[in-house]
Amino acid sequence: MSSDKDSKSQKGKDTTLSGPELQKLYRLMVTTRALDDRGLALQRQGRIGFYLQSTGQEASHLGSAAALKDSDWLFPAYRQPGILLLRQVPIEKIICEWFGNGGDTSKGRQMPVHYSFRQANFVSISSPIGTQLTQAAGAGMAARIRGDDTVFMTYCGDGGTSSNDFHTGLNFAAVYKAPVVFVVENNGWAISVPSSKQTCSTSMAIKADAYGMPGVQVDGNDILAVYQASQEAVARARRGDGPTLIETVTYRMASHSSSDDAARYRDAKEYENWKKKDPITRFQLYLKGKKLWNEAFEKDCVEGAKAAIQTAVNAAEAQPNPPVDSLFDDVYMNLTPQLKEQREHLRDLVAKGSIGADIGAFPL
Ligand SMILES: Cc1ncc(C[n+]2csc(CCOP(=O)(O)OP(=O)(O)O)c2C)c(N)n1
Ligand SMILES: [Mg+2]
Repeated sequence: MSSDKDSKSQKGKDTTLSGPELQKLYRLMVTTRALDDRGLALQRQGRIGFYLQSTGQEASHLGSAAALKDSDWLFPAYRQPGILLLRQVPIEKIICEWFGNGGDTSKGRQMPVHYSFRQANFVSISSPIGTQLTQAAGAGMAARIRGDDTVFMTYCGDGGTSSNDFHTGLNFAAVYKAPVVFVVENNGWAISVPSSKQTCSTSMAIKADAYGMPGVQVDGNDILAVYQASQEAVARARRGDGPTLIETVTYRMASHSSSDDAARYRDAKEYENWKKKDPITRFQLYLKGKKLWNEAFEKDCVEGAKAAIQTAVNAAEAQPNPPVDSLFDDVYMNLTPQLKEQREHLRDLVAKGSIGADIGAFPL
């Protein structure tokens, strides 16, 4: 892959993906969107405490992660939920995380949408911007030392490129030829800061030059363009030639999170223009042209997603909160004597009824 110094967008061409594989990607995009709609609705209904949408960025994260093998690892930011579906994490497990209940992998200790799924090689999402970039670089360096051919894909936003960890992660990965693919999802905004105020560089992709790695800018709403660029970067990493930076140019169609109102700082016309480039509609048109999409297929995707999500919401919401003494789990392999004493004291309080047996719901 050549460094794209002129920041011209690479356009997607036909890929080696079969018809059923293309349809699977489409179904994943539709399911991701439906999950997002449901997440925000549950937050607005007061049933979960927080939600953060990825609407408009489905092509960017699904197209890139689809280029990996299941044995490869992901160090995500917080706007790539479709990858969990791609890696077959049960929807109920995803939704249990929103509730922070007993079925949640993190036992209610993380904010909603900060997933962690070891079985999917999906590393815990951190709230501090950019930390995953250095983690991925380190994991990549370790794999190279071990001599295995695992690839590590990590994500950040346009705002993430201004973090200290962006510099450290890219520099270490390049110097040590770590098998890492850095995906910068440039969605135009970092909360209320536009990309134009984030950097004086002519693109995010061009920053790769300074680190001595290839940088490519792709149309992030074109799933096939993202897939192709990612395939090349993954192949390069796997054969030991080091990291690549991919900038996916996309748009955050929703507000930053359920705690934000983009209408207060963003021109509605900008949204309307990007809505016309909705990645799902674009892929739908492509599939239609290939006779891989029709109304019946659409209905099956949409209705199937809604039904699976409804079943998962019902099952997740019925789960109890984590038991209160789970607070002592997972930090030490063997509890210290002091912590054992504290746990016994807590159990006594529960037995006397002076404290509830569970942790309680995530604060709204
Ligand atoms: C180190 C750090 N600084 C600031 C924040 C507050 N913060 C949370 S999200 C965000 C914006 C990030 O924007 P971007 O990287 O473009 O990602 P996007 O939300 O657009 O996906 C900021 C500043 C944080 N979480 N961590
Ligand atoms: Mg952004």
